[in-house]
Amino acid sequence: MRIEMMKQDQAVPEKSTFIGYARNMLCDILGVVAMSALIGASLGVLNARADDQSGHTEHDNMPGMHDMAGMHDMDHSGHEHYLSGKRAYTRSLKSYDVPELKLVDMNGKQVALRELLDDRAPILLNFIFTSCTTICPVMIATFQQVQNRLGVDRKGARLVSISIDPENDTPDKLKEYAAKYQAGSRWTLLTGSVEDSQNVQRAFGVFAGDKMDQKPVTLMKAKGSGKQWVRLDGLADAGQIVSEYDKLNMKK
Ligand SMILES: [Cu+2]
Repeated sequence: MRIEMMKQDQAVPEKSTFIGYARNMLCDILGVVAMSALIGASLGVLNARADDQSGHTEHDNMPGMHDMAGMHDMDHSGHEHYLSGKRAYTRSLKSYDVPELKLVDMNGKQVALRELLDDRAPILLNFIFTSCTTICPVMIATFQQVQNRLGVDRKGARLVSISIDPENDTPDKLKEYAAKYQAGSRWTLLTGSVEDSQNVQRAFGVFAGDKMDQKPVTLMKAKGSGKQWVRLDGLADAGQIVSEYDKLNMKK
């Protein structure tokens, strides 16, 4: 079966239960579909169908994916959106208290999170882990595009990516990852203790318990907006993130 073939060339974490297996497979499929959508978007093919972009994601995979989603309790109401060329996301306004704790950046330097995310600059924030083969590569590549589109002078945006797998994501690994995605001086990747990482995830309402259950979220706030954040649930693409960013920062 095609799904089996897809699995072989992807690193899949060990899971002993069928549910875990199905979940991993679903994530793999989502990753490939999302990646196809990303490739389509970056080529400017806004209406690209997933099945045009890669041999891996022919349309007849899709019923299987939905069947699998039905086997466990994962909410798959948003998945339909990933299949269309233009990505869909849900925008909401949230108030978050940044916890007072220190994380460690990719140079091994301690960083007070509340200070980093304070009101001096507009912030774009996401949560990732470097060994992820599904949504994180898409989110990071998207952040890279956002970084390049914003440049350094677009209201001095600061990009922050926080690891949800701090046990594996050492500062060195983050440094490698940052180099791979050409993170510039305005983009900070952070790790820390498991407890601190989880506290930050909880504070921003993205803690899923298991990194394999991670959902794609992009957070942003304008300069001087205090605790007020804009939250984008879903895999918003770079163009969408930049336009949300501009909307937000034009008002200030
Ligand atoms: Cu991920």
